[in-house]
Amino acid sequence: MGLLFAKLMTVFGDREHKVIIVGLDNAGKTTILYQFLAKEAVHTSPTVGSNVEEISVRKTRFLVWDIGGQESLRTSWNSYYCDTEIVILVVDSTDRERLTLTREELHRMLAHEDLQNAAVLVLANKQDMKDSMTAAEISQCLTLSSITGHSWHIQACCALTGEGLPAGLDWMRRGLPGLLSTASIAQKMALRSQIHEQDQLRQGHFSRFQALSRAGPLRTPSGPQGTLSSVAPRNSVSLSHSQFRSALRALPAAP
Ligand SMILES: Nc1nc2c(ncn2[C@@H]2O[C@H](COP(=O)(O)OP(=O)(O)OP(=O)(O)O)[C@@H](O)[C@H]2O)c(=O)[nH]1
Ligand SMILES: [Mg+2]
Repeated sequence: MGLLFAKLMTVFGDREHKVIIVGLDNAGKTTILYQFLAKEAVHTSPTVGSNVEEISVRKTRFLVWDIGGQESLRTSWNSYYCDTEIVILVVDSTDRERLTLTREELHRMLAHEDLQNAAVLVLANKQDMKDSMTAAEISQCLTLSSITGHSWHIQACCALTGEGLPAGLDWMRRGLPGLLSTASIAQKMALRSQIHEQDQLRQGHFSRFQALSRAGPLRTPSGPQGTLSSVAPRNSVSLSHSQFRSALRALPAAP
């Protein structure tokens, strides 16, 4: 039971949540990462590769990857997708010409199988600039309302001052139980009943093992001395995190 509990904690307990920050070059991704971390604007240069930092929001820990947005780097974004729970898409709200390109990148990304359970936070950055588009305009251009298989939210912000970023982080934090519940309430219940069933089977097998042990050495039909695992139930549940995520992926998209 202790082992099962430990495995359950791996699935549902306190762990880091993987987040990736993507968006075209110059959108403000690295500035945002360090505002999240240090609450101040840092001097940045174009990111080649990625930066990664751990950010805690009221005891929720996020492992945040900021990925370079230059054209030559965008083809490698998908190498960061595995196990991502939240995608932060940063948009330069003054960059009208490239908003169509951002939309294409967003929808291509969401079609990737590794992101099927990821939630999307769009940060409409550079709101301090006079000619910036509003979050509503950006939402429309990105056709966010057409995204049905992912939980999403758009937040206006300014990475230089940090304005709007706490609200974005708060949405991420509050969205996490939702990520599990929208996609997997049924899965959790099935898991619990399987665990209960497994416990019962184990208890039954253990009693049988004790009875057999009292009767003499335990033997399998082929002869060698048996072990408790030789009579282990066939329908045992594996609760490794990656298998659980795969099971979630196999579920139909949340309504
Ligand atoms: N006015 C204004 N400038 C910003 C804001 N956020 C970032 N910048 C500036 O935009 C420029 C690019 O910011 P970065 O954070 O390096 O952009 P990036 O998205 O990481 O770019 P890549 O690493 O090339 O993909 C820098 O000069 C920032 O100071 C903002 O909210 N307002
Ligand atoms: Mg950068």
